[in-house]
Amino acid sequence: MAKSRFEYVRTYEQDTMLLPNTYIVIRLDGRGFHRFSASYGFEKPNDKRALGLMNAAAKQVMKQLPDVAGAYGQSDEYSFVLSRQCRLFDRREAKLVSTFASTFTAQYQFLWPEYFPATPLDRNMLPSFDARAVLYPSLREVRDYFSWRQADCHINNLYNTCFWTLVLRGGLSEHDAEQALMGTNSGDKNEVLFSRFGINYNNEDIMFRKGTVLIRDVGADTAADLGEPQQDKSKRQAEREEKKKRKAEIAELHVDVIGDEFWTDAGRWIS
Ligand code: DGT
Ligand code: MG
Ligand code: MG
Ligand code: MG
Ligand code: MG
Repeated sequence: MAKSRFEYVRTYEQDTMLLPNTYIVIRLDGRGFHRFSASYGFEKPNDKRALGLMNAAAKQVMKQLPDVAGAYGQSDEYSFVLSRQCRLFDRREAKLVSTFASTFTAQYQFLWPEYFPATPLDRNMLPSFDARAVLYPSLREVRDYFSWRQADCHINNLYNTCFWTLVLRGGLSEHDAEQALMGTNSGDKNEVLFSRFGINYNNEDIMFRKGTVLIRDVGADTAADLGEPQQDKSKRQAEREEKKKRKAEIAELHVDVIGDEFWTDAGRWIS
């Protein structure tokens, strides 16, 4: 391509390259979903259709971006983990976060009618998602990141379950429910649910309590290969692995990620 005299403006572009050899976590979050969920009549405190749609959109993102090793989702957010060796877009931050946000948003909108067939999207109230990238130096921090998001899911869900049970079944106003829960710990909230409504919180839908983990199950032998540094691989080998990753099943789990068990076999999906 011939260079014009205007070409110099390109030198003003600044790329932030994400540090090599670090895990990349890209977290997306729905913009203004407090209003969005109210406007489409999401069930309170949890709407199975809405969470199913989030999971379906995230799975499509993983299918299209084979560098994603796994993901965790709850409420209006999804976090995608890329392995340390990931070289996608030369690790350019802007390219990564904008591609994830737009791919996810496109999938969410495309899949919407499957999950909300009776409620078409209104062009003045379309869903969109923001995105950020965070780097973690070791699996320890990645683990703690998953734990952090799952603890957030648990705290919010226990509160919301209590709050909406007090309002919808207990007949309290939203203001009175808020007052009733002020200063309560999680034991108190479990007690409110059990003694006043006969609800055992532990029997609530596990997807609501734990959120959703998606992992690309590549199988043990492939996972070991995938752990090798990218520069030591031949082009053909890298292509074979990419194909394997694309074809691998994506498993949807609703499990505890805070304890050790989930991580004992982590090498199978993250490297
Ligand atoms: P943001 O993220 O700063 O643009 O603002 P929001 O409004 O998205 O706030 P955020 O992300 O902190 O909280 C998520 C909101 O989405 C929260 O108000 C509850 C709502 N939401 C998420 N999932 C469900 C659901 O399944 N049912 C209902 N009723 N609401 C939900
Ligand atoms: Mg949000
Ligand atoms: Mg927010
Ligand atoms: Mg959120
Ligand atoms: Mg281009």
